[in-house]
Amino acid sequence: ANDCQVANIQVMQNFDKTQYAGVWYAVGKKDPEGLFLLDNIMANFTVAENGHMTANAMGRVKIFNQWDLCANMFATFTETPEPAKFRMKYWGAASYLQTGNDEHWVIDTDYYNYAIQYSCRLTDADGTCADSYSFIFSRYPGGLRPEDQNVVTRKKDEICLLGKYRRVAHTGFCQNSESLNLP
Ligand code: AZE
Repeated sequence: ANDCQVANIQVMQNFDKTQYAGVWYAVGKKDPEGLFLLDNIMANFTVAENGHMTANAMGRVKIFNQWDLCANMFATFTETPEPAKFRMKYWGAASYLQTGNDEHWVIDTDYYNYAIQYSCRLTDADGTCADSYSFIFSRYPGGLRPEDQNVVTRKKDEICLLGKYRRVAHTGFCQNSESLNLP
């Protein structure tokens, strides 16, 4: 049975960040509390020669309740004893964007098609997660291949987020971005 304890969540075994590098499109997401990326979310992970992983990410956000813009974000990753569990420090290209320090766990990936990312921001007193976000990443903006859907559904269930995801649209909003799009 699934006890939904954050400490018992299984992550990708023998995770290889070099193969994880490159562009991922978010095709599904489960939101945390508060402001979050809305849609047109993509991330580009890079592994430097010294092994350090960094990422650029983009996505549409609404700030001050009315400004619709493409957030240009950066992140650096700190490794932990578990290769698929990182700490992610992130910030925006502009000061009105979000900064933070989140967990970045890779739950599962085949490196070529799909990846499931998970972050618990707040663990409850009972050991379950009180505030989490998660992305379903695909190497293709159009979505997952049908043959990857079953494993992704199984993993969503394992991390206790089945039924909590929403599809992430890719409309080209961030295509020629750092642009501010006024209402
Ligand atoms: C992630 C991929 C790796 C790099 C980064 C990611 C997360 C970014 C955010 C950004 C939020 C911005 C907001 C701005 C107003 C996991 C997609 C940086 C959570 C809410």
